[in-house]
Amino acid sequence: MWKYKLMLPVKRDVEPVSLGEGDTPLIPSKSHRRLFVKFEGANPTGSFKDRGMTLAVTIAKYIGARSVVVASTGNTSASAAAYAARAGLECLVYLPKGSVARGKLFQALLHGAKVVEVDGNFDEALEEVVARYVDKASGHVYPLNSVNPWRLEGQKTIAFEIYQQLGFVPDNVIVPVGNAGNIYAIWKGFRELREVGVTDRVPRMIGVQAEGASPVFKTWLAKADELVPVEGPYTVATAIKIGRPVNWLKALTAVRESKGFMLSVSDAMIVEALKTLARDEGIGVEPASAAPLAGYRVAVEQGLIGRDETTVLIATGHALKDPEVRF
Ligand code: AN7
Repeated sequence: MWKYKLMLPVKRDVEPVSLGEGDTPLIPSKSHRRLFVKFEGANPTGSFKDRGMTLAVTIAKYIGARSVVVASTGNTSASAAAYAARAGLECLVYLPKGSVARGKLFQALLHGAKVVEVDGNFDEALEEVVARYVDKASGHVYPLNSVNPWRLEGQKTIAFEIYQQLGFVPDNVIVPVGNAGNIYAIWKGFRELREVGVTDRVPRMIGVQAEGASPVFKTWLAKADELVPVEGPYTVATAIKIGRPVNWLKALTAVRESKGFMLSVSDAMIVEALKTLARDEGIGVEPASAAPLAGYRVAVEQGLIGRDETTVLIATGHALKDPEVRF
C-alpha cells in the first residue's frame, strides 16, 4: 500500500508502521464475467481496516503519542491492536459487550490491547471514547476512530488498486456501510485518480446496509438533510451494526456525487450471499462482507445494475473473523 505514498498526505521523513497491508487480490467471479471481488480479508489482520490503521498509527507514532484508543465493532480494534504492537504503543479498545465476533476479540487480546467492554451498542461505546478522549485529546492518548482523517486516507488506496488490477475504472463499486467511512474513502481515491489525470471516469458508488441497521439507507431514501438514526440496531453482520454512523454525510456525498445509490438487504439475504461466495466461489468472508453480493443481486433484479456493467464487490473482512455465524 505504501507504494502509493506520493498520493498520501505524509511528509517524506515519516517512517511507516507497516505490516505489508494492501495489494489484496481482485478475484473474478466464476459465474459473472464482469463481476469481481476485492478480497480485503487478505490483509494482515484480515480486514480493510489495516489500510487506514497503518497510516493512523504511523502518524500517532510520528507525533509522539504513547497510546492509542478506539471504539469498534471489532475489526478496527483487531487492527489497532496489531499496529500499536508493531509501533510499540499501548492500545485501549472500547467494544460493545456481546456484539463483537469472536475472532476479532481474540485478536485484540492476542496483540495485547486493553479491552473495555461497554454495556451497550457500538454507538454508545463510541460516545464514551469521544467524551473521554477526543474532546480532551491530551496528545499522549491518540484517538483512532473514524473521525480520524488518516484512516480514510489509507483506505482510499483500495480505489488505486482496483484501477491498476482491472486496467480501467469499473462501472460500479459496492461497499458494505457501517460507520460509513470506507465508501467515502474509496470514492475519494477514484476522484483523485481523475484529478491527477489518470482517468476521466469514476464509478458509481453503491452502499449496502443490513435492514435492521440502515440509517444511511433511510436518510438517502428520505432525501433528508439530517441523519435518520436507528435506535437499537440489529443484524447478523455485527461489523455494521451501527445506528448513528459518524460519517453518514460523507457516505451520502460519495453516493450522490457518483450518481450511485443505497440499498438495504435482509439478514437472510446476507447469509445466502455468504454461502454463495464460500461455496460457489471459494471466497470466505464475514457477514458484513457478503452484503455487497446481496445488494448486487437486488440491484440486478431491479434493473439498477446491468449484467454487462463491470462491478466490484468490496469483501471487507475474512470468514475466520466470525466463526459462529449460522448458515
Ligand atoms: C468487515 O471495526 O466500524 O462503513 O469498528 O468491519 O467504513 O464503517 C467496522 C466496519 C464493513 C463498514 N465491513 O465500514 C469497526 C467498524 C467490515 C467492517 C465495515 C466494517 P465503514
